[in-house]
Amino acid sequence: MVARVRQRLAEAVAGRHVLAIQDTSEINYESKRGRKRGLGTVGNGSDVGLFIHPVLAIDAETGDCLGLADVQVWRRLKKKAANYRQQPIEEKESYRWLKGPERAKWGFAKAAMVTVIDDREGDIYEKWARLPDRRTHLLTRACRDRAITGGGTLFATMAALPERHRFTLALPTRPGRRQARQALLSLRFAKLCISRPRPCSDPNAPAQIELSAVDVRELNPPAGEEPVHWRLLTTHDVENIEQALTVIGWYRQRWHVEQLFRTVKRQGLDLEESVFADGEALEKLAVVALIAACQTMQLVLARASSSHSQPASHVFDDRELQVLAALQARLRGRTVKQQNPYPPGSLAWAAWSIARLGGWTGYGSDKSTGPITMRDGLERFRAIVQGYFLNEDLCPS
Ligand SMILES: [Mn+2]
Repeated sequence: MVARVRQRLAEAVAGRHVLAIQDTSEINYESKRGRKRGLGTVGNGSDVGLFIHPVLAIDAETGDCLGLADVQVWRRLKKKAANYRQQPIEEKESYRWLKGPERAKWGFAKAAMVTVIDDREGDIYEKWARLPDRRTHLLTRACRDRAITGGGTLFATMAALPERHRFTLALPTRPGRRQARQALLSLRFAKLCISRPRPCSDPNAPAQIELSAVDVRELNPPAGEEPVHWRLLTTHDVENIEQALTVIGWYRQRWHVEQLFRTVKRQGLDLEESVFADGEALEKLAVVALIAACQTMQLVLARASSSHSQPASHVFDDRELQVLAALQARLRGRTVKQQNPYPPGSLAWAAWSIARLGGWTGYGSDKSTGPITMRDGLERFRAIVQGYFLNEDLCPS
């Protein structure tokens, strides 16, 4: 299953600039603790569960979701060693931030360019040292107030840069954390060199690495709201305002991986409600659920997209497309409004069909083409595909 997904992605990324967005999330089984065995502890140190760490591929120009490039799943079975800081990065859990994109690289062989994007946890010196290559760039939110070459520290240096531009950005609501608002932001950027930190476990890492720093700070946030402040570091050149705004736009695509986590949990696949008991089985299920959640998300996005340029082959293989085409006559409703309006073979065309299988009426006024409908539609579609080919086995033409 993973191999098929990888194969499809390798074709989908051809010639594109791909944003490889990675993040970690915990799958918490504490409420079902009594019925589970072989799980590890999660973030709070006492609940049982496991961790997932996907790398998601997004087209930098169109925002299309191209698929999953890598998945790591693990259980935290031991406590941090006393000498944790001295351990080589390969021994640490944080190695996942290097391993994911490194493993994803072969799948990106045909991409024109790759930008690996992560949040503060991904700000690791060994990653800056090892991952970039001719085609691979990094873009991370700075976590550590590092020493920079020539004296001084990163945060103070960024804050002291001259303001280059002001712009407004529509910030979406974050349930429980902030209301949607128009934010006025101040932009600063410069090239600088970060120095190898003393605890760096890799003696072969260069003594300094040149990066572009982009500082985005909200002016006049509403009373009681925390101002937006992003300190971004990237291997991309940022020499003018336009380049800085482009980098910020790429960083904001990180919402896709948050959406993937929502889809794998409560807003879709309900992974935390699984009745499987065994830790190893739950790990395997997490991989399958991530793949299904990604496909679900691709379909939801394709319905919402305005371009409809993404082909259905980014999600479905030839056999599945054959079945989708054969299903069209049955999915069509009686009224003009219930016809599939999209070009056959486009992902929007496939998403229209899967939503119909998931119980959507086909009317624009019926807005129920979200993750739950797509999940139900996909499940039904897989069963139909199996039946279709079973029939072919039984009655060869
Ligand atoms: Mn994170």
